[in-house]
Amino acid sequence: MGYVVAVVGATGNVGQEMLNILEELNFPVDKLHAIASRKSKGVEVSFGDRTVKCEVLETFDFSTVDIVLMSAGGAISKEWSEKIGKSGAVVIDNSSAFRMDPDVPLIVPEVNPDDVKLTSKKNIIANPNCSTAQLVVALKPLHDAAKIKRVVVSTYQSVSGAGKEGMDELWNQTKAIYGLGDATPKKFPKQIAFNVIPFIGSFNDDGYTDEETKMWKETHKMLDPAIKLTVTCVRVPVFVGHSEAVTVEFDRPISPDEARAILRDAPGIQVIDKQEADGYVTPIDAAGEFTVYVSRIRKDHTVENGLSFWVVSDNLRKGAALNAVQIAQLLDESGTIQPKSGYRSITV
Ligand code: 11C
Repeated sequence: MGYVVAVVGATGNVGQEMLNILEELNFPVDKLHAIASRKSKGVEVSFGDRTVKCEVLETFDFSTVDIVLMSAGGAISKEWSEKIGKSGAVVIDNSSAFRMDPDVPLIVPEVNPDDVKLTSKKNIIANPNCSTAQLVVALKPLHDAAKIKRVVVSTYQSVSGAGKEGMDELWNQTKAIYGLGDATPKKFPKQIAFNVIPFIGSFNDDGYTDEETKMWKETHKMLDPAIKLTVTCVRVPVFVGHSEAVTVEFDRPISPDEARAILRDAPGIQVIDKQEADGYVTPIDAAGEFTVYVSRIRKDHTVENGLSFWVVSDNLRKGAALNAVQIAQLLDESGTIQPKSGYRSITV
């Protein structure tokens, strides 16, 4: 017997990947509801080899649902997640709305799976920001081997992190620059085609952006509050796949070879690290994949126990939809939830 699963935000970039990944991972779904806004009522989305018609969030009855994968933005999540949680379904929320709530676990299954036991407090589990998810997958096994004191990260984030509108803007500006339309920035504050923008989200009073703040706060919550992080987040003209240049200072010497061996044994990671063209991973290589790739592992000669490396992953997958479905698997495998009794339909 499987679960009744609802995907809220089913027509969005992440919602569509959630549908794909539920199928790709053979998550036990007995009944799938695709939920969207009123304007998408009746729109068909693909779920495996079937199509499912979107139902409307405001009028949907969640009482028979076991798991809600929510990717409809922070405002919708703030309005709906607690209500849905109280109705008995577990909400796995991809927005930032509840990540810092002490009664809501923030989980990357490779990093802090035991926090799933906190689910019952609100029946909500938060999915981290995409740029944090791939970072902590790479940091966790290293931190277990040699305590991390400080991390310096610069991100190279794809436009799909800003949703379909971000992807459309890169596509349309690229064409416009060759004379086919209007290149005026709308979604991003500056031209993104053939450019990079050192700003994601909104500015805080201290000069950092909220995207940068999320990366250290979420790392503290999931991995270790003692790790110091300084972050610069940059939008780049790439459709899918976030990249990160990471420098880590440890409390003991750790060689590039030792780090490679640790990371090769770690869950969710593939080390591709040779000094040749196919010896490092780019976002195009990572798009559509589940893995967090680590390349360019080398000694940082400027500090006593430092390493620098390059981390790339599909931001719509490990950064969002894959992590959410892995959390659903964790709920199932840990026995934290079970299908609501009596539900035996196998229709979709
Ligand atoms: C981006 N990381 O690339 C952002 C998108 O807190 O879930 C996700 C924001 C979030 O624009």
